[in-house]
Amino acid sequence: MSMSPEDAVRYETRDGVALLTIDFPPVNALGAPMREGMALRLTQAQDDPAVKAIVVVGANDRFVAGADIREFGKPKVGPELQQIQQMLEDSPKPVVCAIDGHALGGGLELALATPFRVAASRAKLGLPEVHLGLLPGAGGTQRLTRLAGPEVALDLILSGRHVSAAKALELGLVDEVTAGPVTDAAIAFARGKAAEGGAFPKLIERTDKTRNIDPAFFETVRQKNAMAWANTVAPTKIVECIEAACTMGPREGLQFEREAFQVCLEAPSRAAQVHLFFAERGAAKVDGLAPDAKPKVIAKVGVIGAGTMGGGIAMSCVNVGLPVVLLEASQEALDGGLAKVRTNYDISVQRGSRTQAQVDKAVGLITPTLDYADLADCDIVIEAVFEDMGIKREIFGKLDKVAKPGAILASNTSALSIDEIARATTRPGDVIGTHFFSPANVMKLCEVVRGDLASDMTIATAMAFAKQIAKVPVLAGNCEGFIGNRILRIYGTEADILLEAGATPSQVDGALKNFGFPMGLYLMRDMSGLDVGYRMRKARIAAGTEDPNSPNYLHRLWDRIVEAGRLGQKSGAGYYKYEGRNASADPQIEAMLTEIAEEKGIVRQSFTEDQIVDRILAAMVNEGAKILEEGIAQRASDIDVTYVFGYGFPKYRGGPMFWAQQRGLDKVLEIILANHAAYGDRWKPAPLLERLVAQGQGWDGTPTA
Ligand code: 3H9
Repeated sequence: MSMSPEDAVRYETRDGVALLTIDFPPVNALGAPMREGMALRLTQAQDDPAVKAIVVVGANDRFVAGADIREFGKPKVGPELQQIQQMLEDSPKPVVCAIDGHALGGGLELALATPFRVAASRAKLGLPEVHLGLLPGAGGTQRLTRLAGPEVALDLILSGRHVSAAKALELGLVDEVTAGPVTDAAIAFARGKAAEGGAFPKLIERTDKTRNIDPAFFETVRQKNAMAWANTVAPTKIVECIEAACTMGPREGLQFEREAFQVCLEAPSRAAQVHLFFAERGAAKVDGLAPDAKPKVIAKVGVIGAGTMGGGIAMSCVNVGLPVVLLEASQEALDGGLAKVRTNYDISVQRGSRTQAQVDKAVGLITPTLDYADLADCDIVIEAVFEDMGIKREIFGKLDKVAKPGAILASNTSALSIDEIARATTRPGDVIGTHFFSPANVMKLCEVVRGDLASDMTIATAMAFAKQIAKVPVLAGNCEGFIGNRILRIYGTEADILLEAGATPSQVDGALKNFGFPMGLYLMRDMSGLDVGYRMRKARIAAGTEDPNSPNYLHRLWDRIVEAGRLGQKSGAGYYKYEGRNASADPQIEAMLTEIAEEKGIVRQSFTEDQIVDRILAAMVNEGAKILEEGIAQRASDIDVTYVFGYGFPKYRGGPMFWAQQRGLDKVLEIILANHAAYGDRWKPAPLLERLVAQGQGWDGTPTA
């Protein structure tokens, strides 16, 4: 149901001050009713002779979260934001924005068009449009540059980060910060300005911070980032707009920004990033849970295993103030794990991303122990030891004896059956998978793996807990590899087949890098080390579960690389040869590939980058469609979130399933069918994909035409 403009912006007067309260749930975005309401109420305030000043405030302790993202790509309705800004800027009565909660994007731009701003000390301000593939399109690039200079504008707009009220005051974004009720402070401020009278400041007319800027400054920024920005539009346009603020007059600058905004709006990267914005929020929701399955409160966490994963998980918890009991099997392992945690924090202090005081507080929240009894009062315990079902079952058996009733028992397994682990306890309904990604203190994804036995309450709590520790949760069903690693296996297989068929590691990696992955597959393997996978394979061969002489055995190259003593970056050679960290292609690898092709009777051919990317991505999408149909993922967009936040899939492509839909599901099916004809069963098209193409529908069943 749409809201009336009168309700979207309420009006009252307090002793000569008009109070305009924006009340447009959930986040006071600048939707059409809100813009109409602002126009209406501003006129009302100007027309009222008893009103001497105007204060604009957001309801529910939040200012304005920016443009209504749901309106992008739809026909425009109601007044434009720029018209409201003009009314604010030209107001003969002083206008003050009272900022609490967030003033983001168009919300901050609205505030920058008013002459004065007062912020609550807990408020956050920012121009995060870049995360949506956009730039601030309502004067943000122009007014912020004129207010704070091009360096600050570039920093804030390109990073999209939020700044605190204190920082905003230092930069001049706000005129006053208050620890008390912001509306009262803003009213008092407005009264003072009304009493002073005179002309009120217009940021758009300032030139003191934009005069005499060397054009080389902007050129350097562009050159430094040329590679990283190659596939996106917004960052380059942001630099152009900030430069325009330094070289053009107010009207021209605003027009320049408007046109640049339109270019971004129409770019595929914008659609992809807006898709991800909603996909991330959608992924946190679980369909079909019992209505009374409310998340339990998590106030204390246990982590079993102080290795790389366990240490990273513990850091994620203490970073948000949650105390952690960290358990290891030996004092030596415990000391080593804690030392690694401290080293990680030292690096963040050196980089300036944390203060020593913050780090001391975080480390102080970790209680190391060797005794399971110390886990007794934890609300959730996460096991993060190596992948061995026997050991995990033993740990869960012990946990069952000490954990308090109702505690969530979670496993960080990336491969093993969560139901089998759950059966080692007398309370399988409380057991769940929480699959973190390495380094766990950095990577945002947490696959919450729901076994058949997990209760709704356990699922709801694990999802909420992941959000609590600032992760992006995605619910996955219990199958080999869950969502992410199941697709990764297909992706790796297809890349290995391409190598045998004629490509080289640097060609495959180059194609993936140019597509936007931060790192190619083979560089990644080299970085992780090749010996562990090799040893696991040899064990499978010894056990008779893998046959190295089968035509389907794709690891001859990997095996030969390891057998030649090349263990990856750490030994100076793997798929590449290394000088320090610098990798270069190695003719020895090509020779090995030629040899393997001869043994297998394969005639090597050449591939273009597009062929490589199409083949790898189509295989991923086909597997994604199977995962979706089996109910392992709740929605196609959950697979996108998994790949972007856990596997480095470029954000501006929206994830593999979104990429497929942008490309056309019919086109992707054509690639799959051609490969099916050429290579047989592993390319069998997912029935869901065939059905959607036949019915002309997208992943969510809506018509694609
Ligand atoms: C812009 O401003 C362009 C201008 O420069 C140019 C104009 C001409 N619109 O995140 P949450 C929904 S671009 C519509 O879970 P939190 C969200 O989908 C915009 N809906 O809450 C969710 O819906 P649901 C620049 C929005 O408290 C619900 O609100 N601004 C918008 O954790 C709650 O969201 C931004 O990029 C929106 N703008 O965090 C800010 N924002 O319940 C984007 C949220 O159905 N927003 N929703 O799932 C945020 O960063 C966070 O939402 C915020 C609150 C920090 C505000």
